[in-house]
Amino acid sequence: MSKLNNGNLKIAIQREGRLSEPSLSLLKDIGLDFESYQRKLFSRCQNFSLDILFIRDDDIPAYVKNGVMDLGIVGQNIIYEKNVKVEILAKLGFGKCSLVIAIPKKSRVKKLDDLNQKKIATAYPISLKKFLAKKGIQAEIINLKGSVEVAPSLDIADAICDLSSSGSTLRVNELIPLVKIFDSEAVLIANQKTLKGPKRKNIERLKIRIQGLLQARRTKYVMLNAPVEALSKIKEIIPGLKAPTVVPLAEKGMIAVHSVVPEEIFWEVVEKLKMVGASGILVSPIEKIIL
Ligand code: PRT
Ligand code: ZN
Repeated sequence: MSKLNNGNLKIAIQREGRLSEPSLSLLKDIGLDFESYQRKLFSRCQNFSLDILFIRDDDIPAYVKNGVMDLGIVGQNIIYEKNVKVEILAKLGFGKCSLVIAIPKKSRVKKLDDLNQKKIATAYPISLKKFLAKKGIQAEIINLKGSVEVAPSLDIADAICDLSSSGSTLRVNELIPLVKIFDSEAVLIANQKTLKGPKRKNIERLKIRIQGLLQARRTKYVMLNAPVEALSKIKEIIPGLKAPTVVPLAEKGMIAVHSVVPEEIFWEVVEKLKMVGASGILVSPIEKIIL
């Protein structure tokens, strides 16, 4: 650890697993220059006062909470399960999943109350216990470290409580979700004391870069041609950053409109634009948006 006592900001990310690659991409895409072989324990940024530590995701919340690390990237599920107090600075839009209770297809359990006196296998005992207590259900929690999904077929449990994203693990094991406990995604977390100290400035710089990148990832840049009379309708359709850029074209009565469109309503917007006479619609990704 002595190598890390140099006044640099310290961020912990998952060493090897689902969050490793997207966490590394995020740090690279906000312009940080560092080497990232997986076998290294830590890497120093060449162009920012930042050291990156690669560790198991389960250890990240505690490292950040006790100040060994200033920042971390980890799933919300781990923060809930470890029940530690850290500051969440940003949701990062990857590692999305839900913690669910699932039952075998042929189970007699049909509703939450039917779980009374049943056994539920999980690697998330704290989150499950809290949920069951809130709902007033008395079930036995079987604490497993992995392969939770096979517990019902081995007769170890009547139900499972596990993370699910695509749902295919549940399907393959003939399980169906009964109830969702929470949704989760990767978040940037910070030590609460660090946020009040001298490192705050650099944390703010990183946060602004991350927000700029995330906003850009959620948005497309759209350019189109249209008759000038269509402009007021186009303005209603495109919920642009502020106002769209409007440029007259060489062809009389025609304009070009440039704007940004949120990814999730993109197709809907394009369809409506065509209906009001837009043509030659060009769409491109945006690298960063700084407001
Ligand atoms: O070694 P280390 O402790 O660091 O890694 P790990 O094995 O504990 O974690 P890893 O890499 O499996 O997951 C890291 C994080 O990714 C989790 O803490 C979640 O925040 C997030 N995440 C997102 C998921 C999933 N989606 C996910 N589907 N983590 C695990 N799963 C598992 C789930 O447990 C089940 O076994 O994938 C299976 C279900 O996936 P689907 O797609 O079939 O539904
Ligand atoms: Zn883990």
